[in-house]
Amino acid sequence: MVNVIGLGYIGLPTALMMASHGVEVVGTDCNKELVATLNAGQTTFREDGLDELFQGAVKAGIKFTTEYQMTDTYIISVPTPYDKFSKKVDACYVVGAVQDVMKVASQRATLVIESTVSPGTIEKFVRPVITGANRTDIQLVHAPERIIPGNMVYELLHNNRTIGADDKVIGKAVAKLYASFCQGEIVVTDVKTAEMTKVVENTFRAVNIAFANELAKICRHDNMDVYEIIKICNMHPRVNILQPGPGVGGHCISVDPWFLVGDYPSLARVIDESMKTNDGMPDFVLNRIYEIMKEKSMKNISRVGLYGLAYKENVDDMRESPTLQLLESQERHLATGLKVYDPFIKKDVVKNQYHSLEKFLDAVDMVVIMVGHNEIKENVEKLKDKVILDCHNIIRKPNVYHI
Ligand code: SAJ
Repeated sequence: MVNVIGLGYIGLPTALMMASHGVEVVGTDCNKELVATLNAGQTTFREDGLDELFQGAVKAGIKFTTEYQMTDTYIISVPTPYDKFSKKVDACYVVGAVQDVMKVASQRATLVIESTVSPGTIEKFVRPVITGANRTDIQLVHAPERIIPGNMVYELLHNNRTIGADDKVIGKAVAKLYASFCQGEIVVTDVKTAEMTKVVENTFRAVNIAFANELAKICRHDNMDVYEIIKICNMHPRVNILQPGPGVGGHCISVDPWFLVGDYPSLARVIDESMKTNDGMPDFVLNRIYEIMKEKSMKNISRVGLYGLAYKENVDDMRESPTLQLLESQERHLATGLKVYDPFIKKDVVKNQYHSLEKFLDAVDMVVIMVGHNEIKENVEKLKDKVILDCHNIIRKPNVYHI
């Protein structure tokens, strides 16, 4: 039986996928409310195909509990935030989960860490817990996840995976467990290599997004069309530039690269600058709003509305969202009043939040497209009387502003 610890954005789909493919699974989470919701037959976030996967897993017998199980295989998928001052990974949740597992794990149990950690974290923080508990029989494995929110179910089935293990035989056994559902190639390597590959993949994307954001700033400065330029450049066989945007959110691309800056401050220079560039984008958008208001002789910021609160299109995840960053920045400057709307965010989370597109549009003269949800793409017509700042290049019309 596999005990999946942590039933969030990664742990839940992984547990459901295994259960749906014939593996006996118990999911454990310390959040009682979350476990109660799952036991009541509901998923805890929105993702294409997740509800169907959930139904299949329930039929196959998956269980959800707050208790750690006595078994031979654990998958730990708890959050790994970074310390905002040192930039280093904060392994407290992983360490806490491993401590609890040590109390119940069977002899020679396999402990798979799925959470993203910086290279050396498992050696530095996890192994001492195991040796400290006199459990050197435990087999340590790192199996970082690569699925992208918005396409999780497909990617869980099809992505290639990396398994890092002390012992190749154990690594191959864990690869076989994941192969119960994963149709991609599964590479077995050592723990530190697996840790590094995961962080490097997200860093690669962060640096490339920063490059696109920097191009947007250069082009804005001299009134060039960054989207046209990127489009033409990408016709070159060896150029593939990403898209500029209002900032980088989510719990991965905006977090993981900081681990390398924290651990290698004098070496990770490009990464450090890239992260600062991305983190500066919400402020850049705020300045654009003020510039456009001036140009349009708009005086009242409360007639400006931000479309989108999620960190990216068609998801309901707001972690590190550029819109939240922009609102925080506005509050720091003691200016408030921006209106906000997101079709995926049903609860009230910020001031001046709307829950209907029509009411939101009635309340504003200027719309800032912070997130390119399908809803806004399908309702562009409804913006025809508004001043528009489109941060995602959805509307290509001469009177529409871009970043
Ligand atoms: N973004 C841009 N421009 C782009 C692409 C993205 O500004 O051209 C922004 C998005 O709007 C968003 C942020 O970047 O705010 C991150 O979104 P994303 O879609 O690039 O990635 P995530 O964070 O949803 O998922 C990433 C993925 N990593 C890579 O593609 C290397 C995913 O495969 C990982 O599993 C996930 O991080 C994770 O959990 O680590």
